[in-house]
Amino acid sequence: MRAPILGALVSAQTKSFVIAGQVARNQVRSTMTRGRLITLAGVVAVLASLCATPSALAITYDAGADFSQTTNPNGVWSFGQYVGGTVDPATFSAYTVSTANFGPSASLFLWHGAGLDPNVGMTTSLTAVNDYGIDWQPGKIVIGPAGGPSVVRFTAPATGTYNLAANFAQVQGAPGEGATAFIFNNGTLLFTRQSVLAPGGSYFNPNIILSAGDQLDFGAFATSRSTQLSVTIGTGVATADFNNDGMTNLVDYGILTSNWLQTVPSLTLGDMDNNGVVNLADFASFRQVYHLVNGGSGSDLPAVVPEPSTMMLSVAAGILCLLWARKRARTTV
Ligand SMILES: [Ca+2]
Ligand SMILES: [Ca+2]
Repeated sequence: MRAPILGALVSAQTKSFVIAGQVARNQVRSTMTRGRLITLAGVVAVLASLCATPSALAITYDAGADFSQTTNPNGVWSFGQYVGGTVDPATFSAYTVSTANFGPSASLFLWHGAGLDPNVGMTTSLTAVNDYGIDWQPGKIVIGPAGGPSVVRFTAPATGTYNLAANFAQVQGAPGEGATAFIFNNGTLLFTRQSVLAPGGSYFNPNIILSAGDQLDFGAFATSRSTQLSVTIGTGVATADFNNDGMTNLVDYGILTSNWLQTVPSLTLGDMDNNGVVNLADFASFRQVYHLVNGGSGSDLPAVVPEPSTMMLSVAAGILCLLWARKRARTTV
């Protein structure tokens, strides 16, 4: 009989909050027994553990945040190249050499092979720098594909369901000069696109099954122009919980629409595909996740996101209707 138990828990939790307030105000009343305190504390602890369990199990691997200047591979991430100049995941070889404090800014850290190119690197500066005509953003990996495909590889630590959000953006050269980005899953091509200037090209998959040891490769080739890579891989099915309340619902949808076409921190406030902009691709991804998490067809979600101008017209129309109704009411009394 779950309902009475839950009711009792809620009731007990309410009592505990009331008692906690009394403790703060009155410094523990003598009428309160130790046994009652322990019982209520236990109930609160059980409720807290029930709420914390799902998020505690989820792990998110972030290639930028996990980027290491000391080890390669570093956990699930490896930085390397396809040897021989062709796009062949079977030829992957991890970089063995690193160079620190490099470039005019003396802030670049590069993993590379015998030569400086190709490479995978990042600035250690806390602010953006522009070295060699490349836009180096703090915390963002830059793939240098001169001389052959350069790759960031994820090796699945365990068999299970994962979610994936990756974004490639050209950060060097004129529009159209960018390298061709790719994603392979165990040698099978998942995504390819010639990088465009930021916000670039994205790949989002809320529900991908991987076996332990499976390899996802994120790389770029074809030109020497550098490409920024943002990629996170989480365990479990993706969520779209922008307000961190443990649910993916219409409140989160409201957050997405309120940030429509805005620049936001990656993977927050409606950004689903790691490019830091909230747009139609995020709306499509949100619908996908909403269905996965809540089931059904998602018929309670609008089919399309209203354009900001449409929303403003709707608000204006509403105000006019209200004013007209008030005027009509006054004239008919
Ligand atoms: Ca939420
Ligand atoms: Ca986005």
